[in-house]
Amino acid sequence: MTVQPIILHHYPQSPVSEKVRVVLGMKGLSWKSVLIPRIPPKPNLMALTGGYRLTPVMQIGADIYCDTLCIINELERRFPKPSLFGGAPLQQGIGQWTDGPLFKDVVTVALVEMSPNMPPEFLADRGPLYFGPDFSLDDIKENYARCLANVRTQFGWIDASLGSKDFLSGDAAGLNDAYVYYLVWFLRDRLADGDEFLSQFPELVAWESRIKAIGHGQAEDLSDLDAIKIAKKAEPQTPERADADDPQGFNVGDEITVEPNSGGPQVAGTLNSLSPDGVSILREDAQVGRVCVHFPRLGYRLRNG
Ligand SMILES: N[C@@H](CCC(=O)N[C@@H](CS)C(=O)NCC(=O)O)C(=O)O
Repeated sequence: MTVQPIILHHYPQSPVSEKVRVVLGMKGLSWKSVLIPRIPPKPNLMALTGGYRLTPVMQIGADIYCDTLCIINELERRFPKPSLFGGAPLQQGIGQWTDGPLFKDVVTVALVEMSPNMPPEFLADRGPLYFGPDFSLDDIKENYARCLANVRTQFGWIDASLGSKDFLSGDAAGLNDAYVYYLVWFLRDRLADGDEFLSQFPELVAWESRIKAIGHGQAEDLSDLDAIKIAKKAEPQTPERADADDPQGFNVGDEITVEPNSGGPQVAGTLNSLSPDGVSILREDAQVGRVCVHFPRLGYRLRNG
């Protein structure tokens, strides 16, 4: 059987992708890098995902993984060594904090900082995506100082948690480090006085260099069209899995749609596997053939299609 490469669809400036690139580095993996547009349209990505538009997306053959929660769980399942999940499962809660309230504070600061040089179409896309349909730049400008103060409080927690430890996850880098690092990376890059702001957190800055030194594994470029050819030639490898205790009563074979809670195009397909952590659906597409698209359960809405 062909060994399918890990393919990451992403763009270099994407902080959420940096979370996955760092995980690929921590696991020492080789992977293919497909660069996608920063704003829609993204037709060659959507052909694979069925409409999911966020970044990054991971592809392994004809299995397509949406959202970093799902991507990182799958990387850990397929490549368990070194494990990044050494701690208690509750460390997933760290990701809910960093992707939730901390992300919101950081993205507010970042968008305001970037706004003088931001192309209008980028702001028109990202504003409503992160702040809802009533987004206005003036509103987030008003929140800038409060959000920066929030970041200072929360980065202070990280700094104090590191103390004399090398990594948030203990002796070796792990999930907690990936969950937190990408936002430090994001802020350092987007904040005009990033170096000065971060210098308040000496342990965090030393840790940041340690994570950076781990790198991203070995990446090789791949075109989006070649990624599509790989999907078309492959068959999904995900077995059917039912969940008799599913609180929403979904069953394998149901026609359903899946979409992020935050909104976004619904992806339609036939339910293939379900668990408390994830859902996958099968779909057919003329360009990519039969693919299995995977999502986390948390943060996504399932409906009968
Ligand atoms: N919950 C998602 C969030 C992904 C996300 O918001 N990614 C940003 C990029 S850093 C995005 O999709 N921006 C819009 C885009 O790339 O079109 C995940 O963890 O993967």
